[in-house]
Amino acid sequence: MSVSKVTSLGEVADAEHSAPHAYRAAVIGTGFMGRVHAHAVRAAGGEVVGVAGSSPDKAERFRAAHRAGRAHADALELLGSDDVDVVHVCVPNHLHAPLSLAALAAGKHVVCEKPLATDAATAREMVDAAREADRIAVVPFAYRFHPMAREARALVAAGSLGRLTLAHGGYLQDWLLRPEEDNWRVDPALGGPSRAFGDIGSHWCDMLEFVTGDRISAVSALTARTNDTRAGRPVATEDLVSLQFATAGGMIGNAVVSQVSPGRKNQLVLEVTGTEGSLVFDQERPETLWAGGRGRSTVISRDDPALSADAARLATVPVGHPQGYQDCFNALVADTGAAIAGSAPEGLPVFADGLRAAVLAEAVLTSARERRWVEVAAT
Ligand code: SOE
Repeated sequence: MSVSKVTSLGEVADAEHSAPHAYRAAVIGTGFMGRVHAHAVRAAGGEVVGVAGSSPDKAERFRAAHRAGRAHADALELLGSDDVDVVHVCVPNHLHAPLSLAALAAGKHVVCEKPLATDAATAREMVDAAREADRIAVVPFAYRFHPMAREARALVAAGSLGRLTLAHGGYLQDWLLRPEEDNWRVDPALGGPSRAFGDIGSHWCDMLEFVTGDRISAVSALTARTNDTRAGRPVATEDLVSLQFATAGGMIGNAVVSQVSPGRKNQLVLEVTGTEGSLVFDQERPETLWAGGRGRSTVISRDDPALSADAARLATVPVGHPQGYQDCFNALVADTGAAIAGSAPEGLPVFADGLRAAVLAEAVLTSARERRWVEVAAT
């Protein structure tokens, strides 16, 4: 008996007789994110038609190691190929706009790594180009795809926390702790003028606004760096951010962002407080969600029978088999495929969310530079 099913790419296929039509992806970039995207494309039932990198040799090594169809020395040649539907841009930040705009001009859908662009004006241009090309254009704020991040959002939307009053938390790492540790993100010409906030503070703010449905309306920020040089070169971008904010919906809050906190690896933590309840989402412990109440507090697991439908759909393996980072990307690509196939999956992060992050990054840098509160448009 054939069993039809809606595949992860939004195509209906007969489970016994045919695979879904391919999600034919080009991956541009052969580093860690290129590997994550390539795996997510295949996990979602698609194929990596080709790969391009910073050198022909890197592209060929990636092709061989990650089962890509072919290696291209020229990214523009690959993204313009007739057998490519979606271009995954996984290169340093300064190349996001030219490659995404070229892909959109070639009629391709785009998944472009965050930050979408190194400034808000360019991000806005990318949003406009995607709309004019009528293409699906996604930016991987992938932590939205942890099931318990969705459950947090559903609890807020259901009014379980009451009126939201406070949000706080932060995003802490230590991979740039030492002065000799350097990376293209440190160079504003490649990474953009904001590093710690642009790179990971953007994730925290996206999670805040995604979970609460609220919008930051004003920021007061301080930035700092622990090393004035890295690998012998002067550093112009921040290691640390301390951020206060107010929201359009009446919350106040703060967040700290660091890439130099010893022992903190990838700790994104959001706590939301309301008049009836609280919640804590910890990205390093994503299998559960703490739900606080005056009389009783609980830890919700992703196999809870009362879990929201949007959270449950992302729980793909039984509890006790932890889901993680790659699962988030797999779900993001699956939902991108569903969007391309014409359905509108809940919570897909699109270029407008990338523009939002760029607007917030500029407000944070302005506030820190001028030592004042900066109003932020709702975008
Ligand atoms: C480095 O800070 C990094 O890889 C970020 O670029 C990612 O967006 C984040 O998810 C993990 O850390």
